[in-house]
Amino acid sequence: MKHNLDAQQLSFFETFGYLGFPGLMADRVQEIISDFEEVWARHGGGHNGQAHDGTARSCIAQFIDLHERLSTLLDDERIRGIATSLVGDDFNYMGSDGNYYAGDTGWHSDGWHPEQRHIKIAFYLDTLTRETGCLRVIPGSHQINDTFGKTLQEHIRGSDSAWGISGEDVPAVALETAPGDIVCFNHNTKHAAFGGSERRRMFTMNLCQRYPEDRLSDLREYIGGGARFWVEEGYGQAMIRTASQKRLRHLEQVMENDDHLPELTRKAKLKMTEPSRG
Ligand SMILES: O=C(O)CCC(=O)C(=O)O
Repeated sequence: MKHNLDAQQLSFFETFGYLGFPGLMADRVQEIISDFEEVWARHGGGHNGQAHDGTARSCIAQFIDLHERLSTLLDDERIRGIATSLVGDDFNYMGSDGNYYAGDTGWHSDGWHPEQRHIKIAFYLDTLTRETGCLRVIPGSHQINDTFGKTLQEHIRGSDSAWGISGEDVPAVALETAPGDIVCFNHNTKHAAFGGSERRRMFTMNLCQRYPEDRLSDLREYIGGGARFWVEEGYGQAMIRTASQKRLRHLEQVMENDDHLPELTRKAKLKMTEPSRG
């Protein structure tokens, strides 16, 4: 049975731009961790086939798409409940990345979308506290037409000069997590992490509202951004190969609009020595 969000959760997300779900995936977390490590092992253990040495973030794009059982997270009624509640019954799955983070992540938004709502669901696979690299979010920072949101957008990367504080001291909520918890936030929401180890394990699922026909050019631009990861298609093969009709509904709009990726990726490879780390 699908786990729809209740009215208070929806209102909280609208108002503050994030939600935490303690223990939501606890019954699957051991298999998730094992599958996560399996994908890394199959890809050389770190970024671009090199072992992760802890000096920089390692990232694999289309992460859950590369593994049949991880791909089923998109069919999991708990994930579907969050997705359909926040981005509609016909939501688009917008890809996944798997990471070994190393150290801090500075403040940023994942997008600055005025119309379509884009969300991220993040799975942190280690116990993380405020001091050891849990996700921090600034409540309300997703409100891009609001003075508060605009001010943060302008100054968040320069907190020292704007407010005389380091990024670490910017007032924020620390979403401390244990494996099996998930956190979800609007792509516009400002987020960061401080004090993490050199091998902080995390992967994401990105989702958005289906794009209307007259704004498909925006969707195509977003999909084209995947070229920095040197991918040739919107999704990885296991995700597509094992898709039921139900799952396909959430893949079809991207699959119909990813024909420009091979050419963009060809160009990216000419410019970049390795796929992007994030
Ligand atoms: O956990 C982190 O270091 C940051 C995660 C993040 O920025 C993201 O997934 O967009």
